[in-house]
Amino acid sequence: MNIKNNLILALDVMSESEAIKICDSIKDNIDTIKIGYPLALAEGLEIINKLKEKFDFKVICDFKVADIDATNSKICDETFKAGADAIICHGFVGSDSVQACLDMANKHGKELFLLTEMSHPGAKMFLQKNADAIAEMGVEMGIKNYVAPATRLDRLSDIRNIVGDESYIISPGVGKQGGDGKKTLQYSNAIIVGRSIYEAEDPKIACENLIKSLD
Ligand code: NUP
Repeated sequence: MNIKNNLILALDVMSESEAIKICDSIKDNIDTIKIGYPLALAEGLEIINKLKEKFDFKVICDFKVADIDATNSKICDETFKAGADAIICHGFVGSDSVQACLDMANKHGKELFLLTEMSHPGAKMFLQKNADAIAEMGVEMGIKNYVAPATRLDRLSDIRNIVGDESYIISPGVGKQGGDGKKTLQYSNAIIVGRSIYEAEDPKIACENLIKSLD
């Protein structure tokens, strides 16, 4: 993926009107948005194409797909049919489940991102212990895109070492969760930022200041 300013907006707002307002203010600086359950559940999957048509964004659907293979296939199929350019899946469910997502992404000519370790404190309880193995599984499966945390640079660096420089890593956790954008980009290809942009008094200025800080 080629992501403008190496910055993805996590658009976790709860209505179409709010989404449009934020997108309108950041559209000159951002060309890729991440839509997760909050907005998709509030407005339906149609929100993907509505925003794509209005702003010409690339859309990554953060549905953290984590079911058995047959169900994962259906979830991914619907999401790509609704216009998503990429989908994020969990790795802890194992290679058969992830393979189903990869097959569906390939069928649609779209991208799959494999989530390795998450950015929040709770990720240390269970996920961190297996995150290296999840990344290794991804490499064995030929997966090119990964999600890894901006909040733990040592772990992000470990995951980069496993997936190699040719892989594409996107990282959430910059801003509100404490991660630093510039430092994160030493290891990641792009950062994912939500609240510190869409909750800012002026999202456009917040976005511009963030981009300046990445230089
Ligand atoms: O490990 C993860 N951490 C994380 O925050 C994986 C994610 N997909 N996210 C998502 O990134 C989270 O659901 C939210 O949409 C975004 C971070 O938003 P914010 O903390 O910048 O507001």
